[in-house]
Amino acid sequence: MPTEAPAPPPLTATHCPYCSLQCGMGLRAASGAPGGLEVVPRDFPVNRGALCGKGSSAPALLDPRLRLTEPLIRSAATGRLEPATWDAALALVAARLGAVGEEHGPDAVGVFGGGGLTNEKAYALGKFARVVLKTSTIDYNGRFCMSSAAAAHQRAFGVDRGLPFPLQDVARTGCVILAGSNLAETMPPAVRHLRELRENGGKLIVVDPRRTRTAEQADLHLAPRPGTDLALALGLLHLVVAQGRTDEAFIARRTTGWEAARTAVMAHWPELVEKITGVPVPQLRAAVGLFCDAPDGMVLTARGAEQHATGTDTVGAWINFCLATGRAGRPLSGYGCLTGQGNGQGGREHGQKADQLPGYRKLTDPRARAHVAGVWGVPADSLPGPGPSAYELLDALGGEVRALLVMGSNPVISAPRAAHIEGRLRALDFLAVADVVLSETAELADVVLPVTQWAEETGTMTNLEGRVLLRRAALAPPDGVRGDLSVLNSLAKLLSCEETARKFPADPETVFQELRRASAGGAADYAGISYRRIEAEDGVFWPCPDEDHPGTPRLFLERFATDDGRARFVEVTHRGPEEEPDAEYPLVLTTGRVLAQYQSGAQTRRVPELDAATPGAFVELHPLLAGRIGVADGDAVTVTSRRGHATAPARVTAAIRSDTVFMPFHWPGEGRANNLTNPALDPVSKMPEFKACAVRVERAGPAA
Ligand SMILES: Nc1nc2c(c(=O)[nH]1)N[C@H]1C(S)=C(S)[C@@H](COP(=O)(O)OP(=O)(O)OC[C@H]3O[C@@H](n4cnc5c(=O)[nH]c(N)nc54)[C@H](O)[C@@H]3O)O[C@H]1N2
Ligand SMILES: Nc1nc2c(c(=O)[nH]1)N[C@H]1C(S)=C(S)[C@@H](COP(=O)(O)OP(=O)(O)OC[C@H]3O[C@@H](n4cnc5c(=O)[nH]c(N)nc54)[C@H](O)[C@@H]3O)O[C@H]1N2
Ligand code: SF4
Ligand SMILES: [Mo]
Repeated sequence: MPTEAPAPPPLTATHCPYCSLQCGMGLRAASGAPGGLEVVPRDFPVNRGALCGKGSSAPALLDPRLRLTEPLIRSAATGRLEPATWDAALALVAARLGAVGEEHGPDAVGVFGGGGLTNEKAYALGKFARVVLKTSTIDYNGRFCMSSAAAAHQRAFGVDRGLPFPLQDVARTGCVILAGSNLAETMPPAVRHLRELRENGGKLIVVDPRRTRTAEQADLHLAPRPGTDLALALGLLHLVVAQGRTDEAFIARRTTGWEAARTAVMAHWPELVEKITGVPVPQLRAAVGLFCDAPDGMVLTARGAEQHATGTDTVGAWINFCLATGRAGRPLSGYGCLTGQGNGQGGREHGQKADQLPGYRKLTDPRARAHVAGVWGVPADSLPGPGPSAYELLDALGGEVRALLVMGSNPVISAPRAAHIEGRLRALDFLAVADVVLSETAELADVVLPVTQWAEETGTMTNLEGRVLLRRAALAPPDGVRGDLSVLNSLAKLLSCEETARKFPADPETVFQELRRASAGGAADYAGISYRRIEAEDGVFWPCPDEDHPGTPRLFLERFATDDGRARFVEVTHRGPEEEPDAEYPLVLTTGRVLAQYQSGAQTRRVPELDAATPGAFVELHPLLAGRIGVADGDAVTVTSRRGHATAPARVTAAIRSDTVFMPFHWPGEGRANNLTNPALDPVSKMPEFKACAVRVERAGPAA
């Protein structure tokens, strides 16, 4: 008789811990595999089974040897972080946060969150700040990410959702302009949608000062000087107008404000735009031709176009371009932002942002305050007002802000002008960090709280499409770690009382049920979304106001989310980056990412195969520049800006403009790119200018 094969271990359908694509994957217990889990491909619409190396190696970091498994307290005797019990660590955090609040007022206690936190955590963290700490001082790393696109979305469309359509739509449109995205390295499985676009006859235009792996796939690559996308977008719209290719019927029926926007565009004639951007006029004309000849089209921006002190206006100009050509509010057309972090979208909807309450409500709106206070069971007038933005908050550490709780960010590496911010963190009276690893920020803490990770806990994430997803726990956490929700529950009890602690349940589904009620009626309405539905439907797109509502994969097809239902043109004109090159600092530095490392690198630098793939920082520079300064490939070079310097090996490549150098920002120490970056802020979004500052580059070491 044939014997039955033993049943395979159960498969948990879940999602990657890293970027906003939130690729679907399956996890199965496998003894001997890194982290004890095998990653199995799973058919999910954004990635259709494909994963990048970060996703496929993600279980490695579950290994207790690579992460924190006990709380740490800085010893008064040795000055070092020493192992401690959870009771002692939590008691100390509560006592110090409480004492600073008593002595200096509630706003002296700050909270810094992250766009990698689940919706449940982001919601609980925002509520904890307002209800328990009663502080207005809360913001998060998403401010450094897509805040300019978010602000421009709100301004033009009345709502902010990264993509107003599912990612698969990209493959069926006629032309895509990808401005400042290197998705072949930052969201590799998404490349298949671009490949299909081109197989279907659609065109791809990539705007990037570097000829990236993404740009290599384009029909047309425009390589502007960093920080000049605003002029570029206005220049393209100028040509659209000059060639009579505006969609007047669409403009009349679906928009307001065109006259003023059109007048502003007229000053941006092609030759001037060539002079500002360095993009030759024939290429500008070619781009307009490709875009307008196609029956439909999309503009997608990412951090290259957005991380500037002009980011909000730059995105506004791209939106104007879409509206004027009628490429918005119709199937297979529109503007979208490729949100970055795993929960970059959900993380900005549920209240860890300085000015915000859950459901993407405004903290200054009396009706929003009354609604959310009702759900929270507190008086509306007890809720603090809006607080400082991320960089302003970090810059105030050791001054007005004397104690900080960090959950889900590593600003020592990722904040602009990082050496200064590191100094501000050191100047605090008290720093507590909840993290899975001893990040560079955790290394500065007075107390470190070791928390559970993605595969050990359940929670929802909202990906770049506005699709709410469920991550299910696939294995038990190691001894010694606790969930972020449990940490907040304990702190609520210690800082307040048992009754307050009940408002902070550690069970994620209970938190989600409350989040649904808190978001009901808001722009990002999750009221109709449940764990059960998410699992049955491959995710649910918000807004989804009730359980019978199908969710909203495509926004704006009938109306925009403004009061009158029309999209608003914005009147924008070109401004350059805050710092222009000069005799002392003749080059432009831009920064970004490599395939194998994620963000501050706190997680991926600890995964052996990723660390081996790209072990350290480098400086990309053009052969002409290298020749001029006498540098060969691999030589150490020092990059200096008005804020500091960084040293790393040169990578000499013709794939970058000769007036520009590029550094990825994933590493600490000498190669920390953020030693150099300019914290000039966008006036609307408060986004720092990560993508353009003036520098000089020299051979490192003693002069020959
Ligand atoms: N491998 C990897 N993937 C990631 C991440 C990661 O850290 N590593 N992080 C995730 C997150 S949070 C984010 S936000 C996304 C970011 O995803 P992307 O925005 O794709 O990443 P970046 O490398 O920051 O920037 C993209 C490109 O912008 C270009 N650029 C620089 N300056 C300018 C400019 O002035 N104009 C234009 N048009 N382009 C410019 C750079 O040359 C770079 O190729 O990636 C997500 N995915
Ligand atoms: N120069 C330059 N600087 C940049 C950028 C750039 O392009 N150029 N990009 C900016 C952008 S877009 C971003 S998004 C930021 C990101 O910058 P960071 O906020 O520093 O990003 P991460 O490295 O993802 O930090 C997340 C931290 O939280 C931990 N963590 C992960 N999951 C959890 C969890 O569930 N709970 C808790 N408590 N901790 C967790 C991780 O181990 C890690 O230490 O960097 C910004 N900085
Ligand atoms: S593309 Fe993003 S979500 Fe997909 S596997 Fe890679 S890091 Fe994970
Ligand atoms: Mo990001």
